[in-house]
Amino acid sequence: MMNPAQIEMSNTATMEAHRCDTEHLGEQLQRRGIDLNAVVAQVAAFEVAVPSWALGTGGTRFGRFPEPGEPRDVFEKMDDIAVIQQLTRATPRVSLHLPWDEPDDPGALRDHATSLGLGFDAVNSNTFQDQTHQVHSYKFGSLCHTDAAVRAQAVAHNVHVIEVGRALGSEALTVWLADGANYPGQMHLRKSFERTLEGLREIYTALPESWQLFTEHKPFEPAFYATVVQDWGSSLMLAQALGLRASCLVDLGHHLPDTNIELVVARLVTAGKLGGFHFNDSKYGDDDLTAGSIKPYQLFLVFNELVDASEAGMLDAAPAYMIDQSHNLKDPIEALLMTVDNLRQSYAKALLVDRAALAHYQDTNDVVMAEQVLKTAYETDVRPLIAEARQRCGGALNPVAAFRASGYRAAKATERTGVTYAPPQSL
Ligand SMILES: [Mn+2]
Repeated sequence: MMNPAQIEMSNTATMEAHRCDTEHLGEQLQRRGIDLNAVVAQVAAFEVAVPSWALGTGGTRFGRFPEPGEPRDVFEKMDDIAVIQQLTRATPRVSLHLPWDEPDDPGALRDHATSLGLGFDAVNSNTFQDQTHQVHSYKFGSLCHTDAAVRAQAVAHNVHVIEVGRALGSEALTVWLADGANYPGQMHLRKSFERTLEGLREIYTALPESWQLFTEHKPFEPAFYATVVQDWGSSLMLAQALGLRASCLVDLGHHLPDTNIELVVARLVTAGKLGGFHFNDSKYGDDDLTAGSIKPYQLFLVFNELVDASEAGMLDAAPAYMIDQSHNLKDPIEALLMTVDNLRQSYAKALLVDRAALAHYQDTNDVVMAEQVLKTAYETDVRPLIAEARQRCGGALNPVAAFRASGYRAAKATERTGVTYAPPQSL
């Protein structure tokens, strides 16, 4: 982990400028009837899980360009996540992927995490790749497969993931299915969905009482003609059929360009089935870029729906927030620091929306003023507020600057020698 003195030193360097900026923002907000400290407290309470697969350099089928100092195993990934937590105070949990980051000894991994102040969020199963020890192939699907033996193997893997998750202290399972077809006629569209539901029912039965199960939709890739859980409607059907502890995960990158994702969020809220998020951003497909890097206004509008739903008492439990990104070019730690910052900024801006005014303008069909209410919130520079939230919890005013000044990566480059692990592509 980083030496806390390094964070303090970095904070001291910019403290005076930060104080001025925060004071100025506080005055601005006061004129709008908003108490800065109340928003800081809400932002400070925002947490998001870091995925175990995001700490190594990502790649595409064209290649991978790893940098020195990346983690070699799941224990070293935990160390990196602990640094992100030190700097942001927003990432106390890890979302583990099996088998990519399967620990030989879950108890030892849990102890290591605990020693770093970390816990475990949803565990992720993988039935979209064949593993060496595997008897049956997932080439033509897993839970949707025509062969009952393949389906049984996929169910057994998910049950195993639940067992590992229990040992780690996790309380949710995310099932993302790559099942689908590349050509018309290849797969019976209705029956493949029904078989998938049947398999999910078996997995749901194995779920401990306190656990949640998340289904995740995706319109294409790796299947290019039809995916079994193509859209939020299919995901909702599965979650509704399974029961109370099943809900839908919205991966921001799992939508066709121009899809109105905030509307998807609103519908899932109404259905009482919004389970959580996989945050990332995309220009074209499942690009897995830094959340808020391409379409920051969309990210704000998503959080706007969440804040609206929360204030209306429509969310029984806080949705599970997770990051799902692939860092092909950026230093993964720096990319994740940026991500957490972008998420908190979007959340803070959503908290600044004057909801009474918005409701009034909506009721009176004043299109211009309604949009302006959103724009006023969105265009507020909330960066001092985010920095203040971090600082109050012991984090860094400027996480990326503090991280760079610490020399952490360079130190790891000399320490982490030898074989680099084979990184996965992203979920
Ligand atoms: Mn995902």
